[in-house]
Amino acid sequence: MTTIATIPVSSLRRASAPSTTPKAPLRWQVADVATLYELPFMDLLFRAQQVHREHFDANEVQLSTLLSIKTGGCAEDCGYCPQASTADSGVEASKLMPLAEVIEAAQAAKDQGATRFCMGAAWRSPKERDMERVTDMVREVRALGLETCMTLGMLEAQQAQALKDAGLDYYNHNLDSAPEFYESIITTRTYQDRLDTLTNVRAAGINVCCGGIVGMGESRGERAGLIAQLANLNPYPESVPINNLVAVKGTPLADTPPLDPFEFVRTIAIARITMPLTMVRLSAGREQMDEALQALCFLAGANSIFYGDKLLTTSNPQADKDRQLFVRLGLKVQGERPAAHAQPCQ
Ligand code: SAM
Ligand code: DTB
Ligand code: SF4
Repeated sequence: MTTIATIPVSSLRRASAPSTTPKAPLRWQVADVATLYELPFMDLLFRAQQVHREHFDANEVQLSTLLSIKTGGCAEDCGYCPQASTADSGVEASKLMPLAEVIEAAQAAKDQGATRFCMGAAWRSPKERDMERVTDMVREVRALGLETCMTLGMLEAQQAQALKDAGLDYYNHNLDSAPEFYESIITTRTYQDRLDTLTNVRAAGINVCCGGIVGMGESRGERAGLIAQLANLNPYPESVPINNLVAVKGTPLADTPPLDPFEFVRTIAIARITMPLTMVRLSAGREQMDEALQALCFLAGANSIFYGDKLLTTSNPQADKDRQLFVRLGLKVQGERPAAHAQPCQ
């Protein structure tokens, strides 16, 4: 089995503790990522645009639509998540969705222009009895001509293989934060558990979708620690979702002060610079952003979004509002012929 090389957790202590030198050479030291955060904003964005344009059409965006196939009642204690059974968020627990409903939702997503369909379950990990249904979902969604993505929690090697055999294109499993911040947010599974799942997904030959959340009260150094972990995965993920915390009432993080929006843009830019070929996805929190801020995120190198009125349990911008934004910015949607030119100012 391939081992994913990351910064040893022991070398990533808070600033007050002495740091040790990592044994293996790493592509990105935390200190180097932290230096990027210190750049003047305009210089950072210029650099991110240069990297972005070397590898992508800077005027193109990829659309993924999310569906919660099993909502709420989750036994994990992730402090940000409205689906944790410990949260008093009002999210009602549901059973695993019937196959026919998933196919219907996937067809609707395709009709709206999505090219990837991501199915998420509020599980610690899938049970054996669920594997047949979820692999059927992969087969059927793929048969519609959509790329498939799933996020079901931790996976054993044979579960990853079963998903691969069904044709799964991407598996989403986030590191969420820097290792040293992680334990203040989640106690029911470890950072190493997450790395092990990523190793299993990679070994099965599934594309890795792995990112994190910012705005949870972490320091800038800890944001640099998250990006360094992602960028040092070997190879780094094909897709990196950057979520801005959606502070949901009833979760432990409900009262977290919002992150400076420019710090969010910086994080996108640094993800682009450190992982030049990845799809950087502007993920949760877009509904709370105005359009100028979203445009800055695209300028910083984001080239994918979640598209559709809902994420898993929280809302996302309406699809027609996104379409208007694409037209205003002259953004093409991946897989579609350009529909319109940028609109003149009114
Ligand atoms: N249960 C599975 C797991 O945790 O791996 C899959 C679903 S889980 C909801 C997927 C990801 O959504 C989390 O890892 C986290 O990064 C993100 N997420 C959940 N709640 C969020 C929130 N309130 N704000 C931003 N991102 C959130
Ligand atoms: C990811 O990184 N963000 C998405 C997807 N992967 C599964 C989920 C965001 C969830 C936001 C909170 C909610 O809607 O429940
Ligand atoms: Fe459960 Fe996933 Fe939410 Fe954690 S993030 S509580 S594992 S649904």
